[in-house]
Amino acid sequence: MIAKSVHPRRRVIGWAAALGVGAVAAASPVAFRGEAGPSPGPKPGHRPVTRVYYIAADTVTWDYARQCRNLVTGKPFTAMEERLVSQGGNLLGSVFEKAIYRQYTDKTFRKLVCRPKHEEYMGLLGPVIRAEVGDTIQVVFRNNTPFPASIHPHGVFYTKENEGAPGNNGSWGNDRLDRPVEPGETYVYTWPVPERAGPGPDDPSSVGWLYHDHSMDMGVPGMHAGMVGPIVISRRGQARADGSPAGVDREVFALFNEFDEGLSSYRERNIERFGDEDLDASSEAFWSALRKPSVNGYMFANGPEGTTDTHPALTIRKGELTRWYSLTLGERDVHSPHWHGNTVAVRGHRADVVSVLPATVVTADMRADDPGIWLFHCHVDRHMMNGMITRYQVV
Ligand SMILES: [Cu+2]
Repeated sequence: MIAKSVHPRRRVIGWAAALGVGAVAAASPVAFRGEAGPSPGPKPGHRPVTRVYYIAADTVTWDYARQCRNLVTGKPFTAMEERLVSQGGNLLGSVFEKAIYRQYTDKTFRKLVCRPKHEEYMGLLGPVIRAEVGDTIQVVFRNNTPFPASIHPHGVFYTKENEGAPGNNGSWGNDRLDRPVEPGETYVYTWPVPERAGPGPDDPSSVGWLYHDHSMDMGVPGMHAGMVGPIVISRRGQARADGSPAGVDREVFALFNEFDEGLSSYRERNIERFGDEDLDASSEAFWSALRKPSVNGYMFANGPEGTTDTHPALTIRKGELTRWYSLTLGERDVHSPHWHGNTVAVRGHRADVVSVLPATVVTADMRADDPGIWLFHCHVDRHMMNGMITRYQVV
């Protein structure tokens, strides 16, 4: 059974370690039935499980433009683009300290779960947290950053102490159920996955949600620092053993987000580390260049190591069912991801552009029929021109 920790409201790491991945949950979920759409009913014999994730918020040195050139044009950056990526004078450049969520193998948080080559395009996105309706998600969260941090999930069920967000609920001091996780601390979040966290009648077999830092009431420093990741919930009876939706050949995650390094919790550290001595922080140019419109933290189709003019970070296969999850955090803008070359279906409607509002996830299915290297970019002019543009390849 589950052992209680010293502090009744702050469960320690042994709590989750005792459970282990795949532990059978006690709850008996309501079975999916009778919903419209192409989906069959629940698989007989599906047994809900508790899925445990070991996730840390880690400080990393992130480069928005690792290839140091515009891979869309195949040319060096223009003067206008240079303003956003080069360093010197009043510009900090393309490299920043950020905080991202990373997955570890166990409670010791010594060994990272290696992201396979074909998922490296995900950049600074946190690991995909997966479950099937009826399961329970547990996240053992270690805050390795120098600032308070949390994980706030969307969609799933949580009590106040598992919300990962503060709020004026009358509690205070050490009794607060909702204080953030302090630097060096570990905390266990438990999120049951009821029917309403899964796909609705018109959704495909899985639905995407966000998780992100919400350590302040309404502040955004942690989100601009980079703490964000996706949750995917598959319909009951339609998931593989790892929780991913059966029948979907490939899932792709694209975070269209303008990170504002001027609002990041690492702002002062970055000014200290990357700024010139005579930097003028009162200039408008300084602040505007700190806004980084990007896809998965990459600008101008840059990507992980190995990305080149003729080799985009992301490759999918013709004829396969590719499920795209387009997401953004809450900030001032809306985004309109546009796929060149192929179209998608969103809840039964055809499109090649989707609308992504702050803190939403749009799930779109593509069966690519047109091979080649294609643009995938936000259609809001300012975002596209300033770096929110990438490519995908269909082979
Ligand atoms: Cu945009």
